[in-house]
Amino acid sequence: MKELISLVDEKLNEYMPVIYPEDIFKAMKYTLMLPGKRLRPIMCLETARMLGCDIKKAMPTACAIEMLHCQSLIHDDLPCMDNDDFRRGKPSNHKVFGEANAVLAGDALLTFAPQLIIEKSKDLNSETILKLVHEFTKWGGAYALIAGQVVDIESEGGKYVKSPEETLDFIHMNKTAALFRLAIRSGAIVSNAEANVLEELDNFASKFGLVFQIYDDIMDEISSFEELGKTVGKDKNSGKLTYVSLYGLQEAKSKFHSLIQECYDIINKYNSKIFTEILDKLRDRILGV
Ligand code: GRG
Repeated sequence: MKELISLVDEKLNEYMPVIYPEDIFKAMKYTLMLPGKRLRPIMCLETARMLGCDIKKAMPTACAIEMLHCQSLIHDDLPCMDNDDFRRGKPSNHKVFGEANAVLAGDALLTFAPQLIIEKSKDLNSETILKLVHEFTKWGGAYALIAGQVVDIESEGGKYVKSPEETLDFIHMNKTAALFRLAIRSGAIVSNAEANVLEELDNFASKFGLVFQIYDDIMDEISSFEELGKTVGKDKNSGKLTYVSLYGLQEAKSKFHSLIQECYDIINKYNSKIFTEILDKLRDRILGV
């Protein structure tokens, strides 16, 4: 896992040279190069590896997905959204570069990412590249990631069109699971996976996305700034709809445990040390809470 993280870090740095006007590239690279967990690129690469593909082929897409994720973090932290002063243990992008540059840095990451897939995926044919860019725009756009964020914002203060349970599922399937689905589906597409394998791994990614969000909600309640690198207890204070606020801590935990077991049941068939390590880390942190 550590080696994969270093490899991704190295590639992210290499793919984005800082040129004139430096301010925008510095702002883009600031959040991008802070120590994130790199879960999405790692899951993309590991999916490719376990399906018998050279991970080099998936590297531009894996890095592009991390850029999209970073864009969403930069914009999420803005005063007009979640208004958070810290991210990945450091001041948020807009705190360092100002709001205008943070908005632009997010926009620039979002547009640079598909450019990277197209320009750097030299080992892939154009049909595969087209599929990857299609997946990228689909999961990153208004039918997934942005939809999740919009409903998340709307739901603050109890404004629901659907029931709270349905609203919560919608938010997390779109705001969180969408990028895990993008990562794993992309790894499978690069590997020319059979349709049934793609479907099974996509199902794993959806479940993982929910598990991860329940984990995130629980951590917001029980963890510290030092561990998370961002402000804790914000969800509660802003009246956000979360697994913990809707179901309570114990019920959120029991949902977490049953869903993570379903994740193990699927991924165990693929014999992946990396996926097992990721699941173990989440499970062990919540155990005993
Ligand atoms: C795509 C134009 C466009 C806009 C994006 C702002 C926004 C719309 C969406 C916000 C999505 C968001 C912040 C979801 C939270 C998901 C989540 C649990 C993030 C934390 O992920 P980690 O823990 O973070 O993997 P690190 O820092 O480790 O990478």
